[in-house]
Amino acid sequence: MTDFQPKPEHKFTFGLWTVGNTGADPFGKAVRKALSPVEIVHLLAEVGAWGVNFHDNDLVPIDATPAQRDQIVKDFKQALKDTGIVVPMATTNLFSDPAFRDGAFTSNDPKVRAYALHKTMRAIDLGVELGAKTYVFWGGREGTETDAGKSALESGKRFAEALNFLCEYALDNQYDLKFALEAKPNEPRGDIYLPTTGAMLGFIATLDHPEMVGVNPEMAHEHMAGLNFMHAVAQAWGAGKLFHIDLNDQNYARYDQDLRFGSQNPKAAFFLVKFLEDVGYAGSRHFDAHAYRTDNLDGVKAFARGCMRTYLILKEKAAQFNADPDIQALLAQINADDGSLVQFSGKYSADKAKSLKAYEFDRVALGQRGQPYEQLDQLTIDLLLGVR
Ligand code: GCO
Ligand code: MN
Ligand code: MN
Repeated sequence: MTDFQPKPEHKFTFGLWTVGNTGADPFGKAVRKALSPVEIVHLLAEVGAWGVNFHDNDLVPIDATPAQRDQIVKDFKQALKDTGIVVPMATTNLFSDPAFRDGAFTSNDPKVRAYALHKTMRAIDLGVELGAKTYVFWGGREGTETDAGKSALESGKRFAEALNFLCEYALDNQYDLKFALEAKPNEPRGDIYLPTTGAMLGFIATLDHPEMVGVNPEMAHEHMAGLNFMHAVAQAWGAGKLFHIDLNDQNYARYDQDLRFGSQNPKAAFFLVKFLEDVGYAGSRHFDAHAYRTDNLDGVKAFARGCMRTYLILKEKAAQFNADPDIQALLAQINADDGSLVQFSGKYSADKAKSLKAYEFDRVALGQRGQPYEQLDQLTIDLLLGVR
C-alpha cells in the first residue's frame, strides 16, 4: 500500500488550459478568476505534478508585442526554475481565432493555410525554447458542418502537406522533437477529419516522415465516438506510435465533458492504467480535463490531485490483479496451450499450409469449450470495489 502521492517519476502533467479553465461554457461565463501562467505553475507544484504543457496562446496572448512576449517567457522560465516543473509538450492554438473558422491546415483559404504554418513554426520555436520534446496537433477546426463546400480528399492532402512541411522545419532546425496527432470525432466542428486514433495511424503511414509522427489519443474523444479507448491505445502502442496520452473521463455519446480521470468509468480507466503500466509506457500521463464549473480554486486543486490519486490507486490495483493467485489461475486456464498444434503456428511455409489444410479438427469439441470470463470479471469488480 502506498500513500498515492504523485512523484516526478510518475510523469503527471497538466495543460495551462486545464487547471486554468475558468468554467466558461457556451451557456455561461467564467465562474473562476483567470490564473496567470506563473500562478498555474505554482499551483501544479503545490499539488505535486511533474510538468506543464501549453498552447502558444495559453502562454503568450495572440496579440502580444515582442517585448511583452519576452517578459512573459522570462517570468514563466523563472517559475519553472523556482518550482522544478518541466515542459514536456507544447502545441498550437489553431482553433480560437476567427481566422480559423473553417480550419487551419485544411482551410479552403490558402492565406489561412499559410498563416497556420507561420503560427505553428513560431509556436514550435517557443515550445522547443521551453524544453518540449513532443509537439501535439489537435485539429479542432479541421472539419465541416456541411460537405457541400469542402473536399474531404483535398483536406486530407492539405493536412499531410502541412505536416510534411513542419517535419522538414523541425529537421532543418535540428529540433529534438516528435509530433503527436490527436483525433476527436466532433466538437467544435460537426465532423472533424481523421476522427479516431485508428484513422490517425493510417494517415501517419502516408506522410514523408512517418518515423517522426505518432499519436496523442484522448480517452474522452474515443468515448465520444463510442469506442474502447484502451483498444485504441494498444493499437498505437503496438505500432510504436504512442508518443503522448490525454487522460480524462467522459460519458459515452455526449458532448466533450473533460471530467476528472477515472471519475465516470473507473473500470475503463483501470484497464487503461493496467495496460500502460504492464507494457512500460514511459511518456507523460497528461490530464486534459478540468474541474466542474460548480467549483472554486479549492475544487481545481481537488480535481488535479484527484486525477493523479486515481491513476496511482488504479496502478496499485493493476499490480494486485497481476499478483492475485485466483485471477492468475483463471488467466492460465483461459490461455492454456497443450502444445499439440504448435507445428501450425508462426510463419507461413508451403509445407505448413499443406499439412494444416489436411489436418482433421474436432470442430464440435472446439465449440464446447467455454471461458470463465464471468468469474474473472467478478474478481476484477471485487478488486476494484475494494473487497478483495
Ligand atoms: C479538446 C482537446 C484539446 C487538445 C489540446 C492540445 O477537446 O479541446 O482535447 O484540449 O488536447 O488542444 O492539443
Ligand atoms: Mn478533448
Ligand atoms: Mn486533448
